[in-house]
Amino acid sequence: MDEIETLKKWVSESNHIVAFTGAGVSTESGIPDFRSVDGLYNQKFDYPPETIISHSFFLRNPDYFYRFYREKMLPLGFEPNITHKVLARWEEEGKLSAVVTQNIDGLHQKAGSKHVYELHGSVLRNYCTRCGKFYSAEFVKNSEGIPRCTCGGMVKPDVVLYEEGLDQKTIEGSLRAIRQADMLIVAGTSLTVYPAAGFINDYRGNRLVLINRDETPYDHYADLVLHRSLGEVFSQLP
Ligand code: CNA
Repeated sequence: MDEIETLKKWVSESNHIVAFTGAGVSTESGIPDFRSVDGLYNQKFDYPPETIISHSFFLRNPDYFYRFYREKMLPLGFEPNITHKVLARWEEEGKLSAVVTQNIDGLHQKAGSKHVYELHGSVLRNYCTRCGKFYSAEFVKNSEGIPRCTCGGMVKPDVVLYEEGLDQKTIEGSLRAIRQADMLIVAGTSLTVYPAAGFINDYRGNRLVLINRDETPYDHYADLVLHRSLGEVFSQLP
Protein backbone atom coordinates (compact mmCIF):
# COMPACT_ATOMS: atom_id res chain seq x y z
CA MET A 1 0.00 0.00 0.00
CA ASP A 2 1.35 3.45 -0.78
CA GLU A 3 2.30 5.81 2.07
CA ILE A 4 -0.67 8.13 1.67
CA GLU A 5 -3.12 5.21 1.56
CA THR A 6 -1.62 3.76 4.74
CA LEU A 7 -1.84 7.16 6.41
CA LYS A 8 -5.49 7.58 5.37
CA LYS A 9 -6.34 4.12 6.71
CA TRP A 10 -4.63 4.79 10.05
CA VAL A 11 -6.35 8.17 10.39
CA SER A 12 -9.75 6.60 9.71
CA GLU A 13 -9.10 3.87 12.32
CA SER A 14 -7.82 6.23 15.05
CA ASN A 15 -9.84 8.22 17.59
CA HIS A 16 -7.18 9.70 19.84
CA ILE A 17 -4.74 11.22 17.40
CA VAL A 18 -2.12 13.60 18.77
CA ALA A 19 -0.17 15.91 16.46
CA PHE A 20 3.31 16.99 17.50
CA THR A 21 4.20 19.97 15.34
CA GLY A 22 7.10 22.29 14.56
CA ALA A 23 7.94 25.31 12.45
CA GLY A 24 7.47 23.30 9.23
CA VAL A 25 3.67 23.33 9.62
CA SER A 26 3.71 27.12 9.32
CA THR A 27 6.14 27.60 6.41
CA GLU A 28 3.27 27.22 3.95
CA SER A 29 1.56 30.12 5.76
CA GLY A 30 4.64 32.21 4.93
CA ILE A 31 6.53 32.01 8.24
CA PRO A 32 10.14 30.84 7.75
CA ASP A 33 11.35 27.96 9.93
CA PHE A 34 14.81 27.80 11.52
CA ARG A 35 16.68 24.97 9.79
CA SER A 36 15.47 24.74 6.17
CA VAL A 37 17.81 26.21 3.51
CA ASP A 38 15.77 29.43 3.50
CA GLY A 39 15.28 29.28 7.29
CA LEU A 40 16.54 31.77 9.84
CA TYR A 41 19.65 29.73 10.70
CA ASN A 42 20.95 30.08 7.18
CA GLN A 43 20.79 33.87 7.18
CA LYS A 44 23.65 36.09 8.39
CA PHE A 45 23.41 38.02 11.66
CA ASP A 46 25.94 39.58 14.05
CA TYR A 47 25.52 36.55 16.33
CA PRO A 48 24.15 33.03 15.72
CA PRO A 49 20.33 33.04 16.17
CA GLU A 50 20.65 30.38 18.93
CA THR A 51 22.72 32.90 20.87
CA ILE A 52 20.38 35.86 20.29
CA ILE A 53 17.33 33.95 21.49
CA SER A 54 18.99 32.63 24.62
CA HIS A 55 18.17 33.79 28.12
CA SER A 56 21.69 35.03 28.91
CA PHE A 57 21.84 37.10 25.69
CA PHE A 58 18.40 38.55 26.46
CA LEU A 59 19.70 39.72 29.86
CA ARG A 60 23.00 41.04 28.47
CA ASN A 61 21.78 42.69 25.30
CA PRO A 62 18.00 43.27 25.40
CA ASP A 63 18.15 46.05 22.79
CA TYR A 64 19.62 43.72 20.18
CA PHE A 65 17.29 40.89 21.27
CA TYR A 66 14.17 43.01 20.73
CA ARG A 67 15.37 44.32 17.38
CA PHE A 68 15.90 40.74 16.15
CA TYR A 69 12.71 39.51 17.80
CA ARG A 70 10.52 42.20 16.19
CA GLU A 71 12.02 41.74 12.78
CA LYS A 72 12.40 37.94 12.64
CA MET A 73 10.28 36.25 15.25
CA LEU A 74 7.04 38.15 15.52
CA PRO A 75 4.83 36.52 12.91
CA LEU A 76 1.77 38.76 12.85
CA GLY A 77 -0.86 38.84 10.11
CA PHE A 78 -0.37 35.25 8.89
CA GLU A 79 -3.20 32.79 8.27
CA PRO A 80 -3.49 29.07 9.04
CA ASN A 81 -2.89 26.69 6.12
CA ILE A 82 -4.41 23.34 5.16
CA THR A 83 -2.39 21.42 7.79
CA HIS A 84 -3.58 23.60 10.70
CA LYS A 85 -7.13 23.43 9.34
CA VAL A 86 -7.29 19.64 8.92
CA LEU A 87 -5.94 19.12 12.46
CA ALA A 88 -8.57 21.53 13.82
CA ARG A 89 -11.33 19.72 11.94
CA TRP A 90 -10.22 16.32 13.27
CA GLU A 91 -10.49 17.70 16.80
CA GLU A 92 -13.99 18.97 16.10
CA GLU A 93 -14.92 15.54 14.70
CA GLY A 94 -13.62 13.87 17.88
CA LYS A 95 -10.69 12.11 16.18
CA LEU A 96 -7.85 14.21 17.54
CA SER A 97 -7.32 14.80 21.25
CA ALA A 98 -4.52 17.39 21.25
CA VAL A 99 -1.90 19.31 19.35
CA VAL A 100 1.47 19.56 21.05
CA THR A 101 3.39 22.30 19.31
CA GLN A 102 6.83 23.86 19.44
CA ASN A 103 5.46 26.82 17.47
CA ILE A 104 4.92 30.21 18.97
CA ASP A 105 2.72 31.69 16.24
CA GLY A 106 -0.78 30.83 17.52
CA LEU A 107 -1.87 29.48 14.12
CA HIS A 108 -3.26 26.18 15.44
CA GLN A 109 -5.70 28.13 17.63
CA LYS A 110 -6.46 30.54 14.80
CA ALA A 111 -7.49 27.50 12.71
CA GLY A 112 -9.87 26.42 15.50
CA SER A 113 -7.81 23.92 17.54
CA LYS A 114 -8.81 24.06 21.22
CA HIS A 115 -6.48 21.59 22.95
CA VAL A 116 -3.10 23.02 22.11
CA TYR A 117 -0.04 22.58 24.31
CA GLU A 118 2.44 25.31 23.42
CA LEU A 119 5.76 23.91 24.62
CA HIS A 120 7.64 27.09 23.71
CA GLY A 121 4.96 29.63 24.59
CA SER A 122 3.38 32.19 22.31
CA VAL A 123 4.29 35.57 20.85
CA LEU A 124 0.66 36.55 21.42
CA ARG A 125 1.20 36.76 25.19
CA ASN A 126 3.55 39.33 26.71
CA TYR A 127 3.92 40.28 30.36
CA CYS A 128 5.59 43.00 32.37
CA THR A 129 8.47 41.39 34.27
CA ARG A 130 7.79 43.73 37.22
CA CYS A 131 3.98 43.92 37.70
CA GLY A 132 2.74 41.11 35.43
CA LYS A 133 0.45 43.31 33.30
CA PHE A 134 -0.53 41.71 29.98
CA TYR A 135 0.45 43.25 26.64
CA SER A 136 -0.47 42.27 23.08
CA ALA A 137 1.96 41.24 20.35
CA GLU A 138 1.04 44.45 18.49
CA PHE A 139 2.21 46.46 21.50
CA VAL A 140 5.61 44.79 21.34
CA LYS A 141 5.77 45.12 17.55
CA ASN A 142 5.00 48.84 17.66
CA SER A 143 7.23 49.72 20.59
CA GLU A 144 10.78 50.99 20.15
CA GLY A 145 13.88 49.70 21.89
CA ILE A 146 12.97 47.70 24.98
CA PRO A 147 9.16 47.54 25.37
CA ARG A 148 8.20 49.10 28.69
CA CYS A 149 5.13 48.74 30.90
CA THR A 150 3.38 51.81 32.37
CA CYS A 151 5.10 50.84 35.67
CA GLY A 152 8.52 51.05 33.96
CA GLY A 153 9.16 47.28 33.94
CA MET A 154 10.35 45.41 30.86
CA VAL A 155 7.65 43.65 28.83
CA LYS A 156 8.80 40.11 27.93
CA PRO A 157 7.21 37.77 25.41
CA ASP A 158 5.88 34.53 26.93
CA VAL A 159 8.26 32.59 24.71
CA VAL A 160 10.69 29.99 26.02
CA LEU A 161 14.24 31.08 25.20
CA TYR A 162 17.21 28.72 24.97
CA GLU A 163 18.47 28.02 28.53
CA GLU A 164 14.96 28.50 29.95
CA GLY A 165 12.82 25.66 31.28
CA LEU A 166 9.44 24.61 29.90
CA ASP A 167 6.23 25.23 31.82
CA GLN A 168 5.52 22.25 34.10
CA LYS A 169 1.75 22.05 33.47
CA THR A 170 2.33 22.18 29.71
CA ILE A 171 4.89 19.37 29.97
CA GLU A 172 2.49 17.21 31.99
CA GLY A 173 -0.50 17.82 29.69
CA SER A 174 1.57 17.12 26.59
CA LEU A 175 3.03 13.88 27.91
CA ARG A 176 -0.36 12.69 29.13
CA ALA A 177 -1.88 13.29 25.69
CA ILE A 178 1.03 11.60 23.90
CA ARG A 179 0.90 8.53 26.19
CA GLN A 180 -2.85 8.14 25.58
CA ALA A 181 -2.65 8.65 21.82
CA ASP A 182 -3.57 5.82 19.46
CA MET A 183 -1.70 7.60 16.66
CA LEU A 184 1.05 10.22 16.86
CA ILE A 185 1.64 12.43 13.85
CA VAL A 186 4.94 14.30 14.05
CA ALA A 187 4.91 17.08 11.48
CA GLY A 188 7.30 19.78 10.29
CA THR A 189 9.98 19.48 12.92
CA SER A 190 13.70 18.72 12.69
CA LEU A 191 13.40 17.03 16.13
CA THR A 192 16.64 18.60 17.28
CA VAL A 193 15.45 20.97 20.01
CA TYR A 194 15.38 19.36 23.44
CA PRO A 195 13.64 18.60 25.72
CA ALA A 196 10.68 18.99 23.31
CA ALA A 197 11.93 16.48 20.71
CA GLY A 198 12.31 13.79 23.37
CA PHE A 199 8.58 13.95 24.17
CA ILE A 200 7.74 11.65 21.27
CA ASN A 201 9.56 8.84 23.12
CA ASP A 202 6.57 8.69 25.44
CA TYR A 203 4.26 7.47 22.67
CA ARG A 204 3.39 3.82 23.28
CA GLY A 205 1.43 2.79 20.20
CA ASN A 206 2.45 1.49 16.79
CA ARG A 207 1.29 4.35 14.59
CA LEU A 208 4.05 6.89 14.86
CA VAL A 209 3.96 8.88 11.63
CA LEU A 210 6.68 11.37 10.73
CA ILE A 211 5.93 13.91 8.00
CA ASN A 212 8.88 16.18 7.28
CA ARG A 213 10.59 17.40 4.13
CA ASP A 214 14.10 16.71 5.48
CA GLU A 215 15.39 13.66 7.31
CA THR A 216 15.25 13.69 11.12
CA PRO A 217 17.19 11.72 13.76
CA TYR A 218 13.94 9.85 14.55
CA ASP A 219 13.22 8.55 11.03
CA HIS A 220 14.32 5.00 11.90
CA TYR A 221 12.09 5.07 14.97
CA ALA A 222 8.80 5.86 13.17
CA ASP A 223 6.27 3.37 11.79
CA LEU A 224 5.70 5.50 8.69
CA VAL A 225 7.92 8.27 7.29
CA LEU A 226 6.87 10.71 4.57
CA HIS A 227 9.56 13.06 3.27
CA ARG A 228 7.06 15.32 1.58
CA SER A 229 5.59 18.76 1.93
CA LEU A 230 2.83 18.95 4.52
CA GLY A 231 0.43 20.76 2.22
CA GLU A 232 0.75 17.98 -0.32
CA VAL A 233 0.07 15.31 2.31
CA PHE A 234 -2.70 17.03 4.28
CA SER A 235 -4.61 18.08 1.17
CA GLN A 236 -5.10 14.35 0.47
CA LEU A 237 -6.34 13.44 3.95
CA PRO A 238 -10.00 13.11 4.92
P1 CNA B 1 13.16 23.59 12.51
O1 CNA B 1 14.34 23.07 13.23
O2 CNA B 1 13.31 24.83 11.71
O3 CNA B 1 12.68 22.41 11.53
C1 CNA B 1 11.60 22.56 10.67
C2 CNA B 1 11.48 21.29 9.83
O4 CNA B 1 10.30 21.41 9.05
C3 CNA B 1 12.64 21.08 8.88
O5 CNA B 1 13.22 19.82 9.13
C4 CNA B 1 12.00 21.13 7.47
O6 CNA B 1 12.46 20.10 6.63
C5 CNA B 1 10.54 20.89 7.76
N1 CNA B 1 9.65 21.63 6.86
C6 CNA B 1 9.66 22.94 6.58
N2 CNA B 1 8.63 23.26 5.78
C7 CNA B 1 7.98 22.09 5.52
C8 CNA B 1 6.84 21.76 4.75
N3 CNA B 1 6.17 22.67 4.09
N4 CNA B 1 6.47 20.45 4.69
C9 CNA B 1 7.16 19.49 5.37
N5 CNA B 1 8.24 19.76 6.14
C10 CNA B 1 8.64 21.05 6.21
O7 CNA B 1 11.91 23.81 13.46
P2 CNA B 1 11.48 22.99 14.78
O8 CNA B 1 10.09 23.36 15.04
O9 CNA B 1 11.86 21.57 14.70
O10 CNA B 1 12.46 23.66 15.85
C11 CNA B 1 11.98 24.04 17.01
C12 CNA B 1 12.01 25.56 17.20
C13 CNA B 1 11.67 26.37 15.99
C14 CNA B 1 10.93 25.87 18.16
O11 CNA B 1 11.50 26.38 19.31
C15 CNA B 1 10.03 26.92 17.52
O12 CNA B 1 9.59 27.84 18.46
C16 CNA B 1 10.89 27.56 16.51
N6 CNA B 1 10.20 28.27 15.39
C17 CNA B 1 8.86 28.45 15.39
C18 CNA B 1 8.24 29.11 14.36
C19 CNA B 1 6.74 29.29 14.38
O13 CNA B 1 6.16 29.41 15.45
N7 CNA B 1 6.10 29.30 13.22
C20 CNA B 1 9.00 29.59 13.29
C21 CNA B 1 10.40 29.40 13.32
C22 CNA B 1 10.97 28.73 14.39
